[in-house]
Amino acid sequence: MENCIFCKIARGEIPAKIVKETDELVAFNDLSPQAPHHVLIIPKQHISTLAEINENNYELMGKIVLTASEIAKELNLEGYRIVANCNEIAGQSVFHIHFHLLGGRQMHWPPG
Ligand code: DGP
Repeated sequence: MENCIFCKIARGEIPAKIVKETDELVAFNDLSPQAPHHVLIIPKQHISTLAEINENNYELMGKIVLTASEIAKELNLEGYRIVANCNEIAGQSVFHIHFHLLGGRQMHWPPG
């Protein structure tokens, strides 16, 4: 999508610290890290929110989780959290599906 910031990162039009990239996905460091390790994993295909997942694109979500787990291993994370905020009420601010991989510090539950 033309003006989507994460599509621009996926196309290499704006800089990001890329951690991993495949034909379908890109993982890069979050600009505003909430933990010592904070990586965003996105599909290159523009999908706005988790509410748009359907039978044609759900496999991408599994690939994102697999990629998150591979990155966590590469970072030697003892434990980690994967978060996907769906819609503004849940804290989504960028409307291109992304999974946050957070690790490197003690986490607490429930989140705010
Ligand atoms: P969310 O609130 O769940 O939609 O998370 C959006 C995240 O995206 C937030 O943690 C900050 C990050 N972010 C926003 N703009 C950019 C950017 O231009 N580059 C990078 N690397 N991260 C960004």
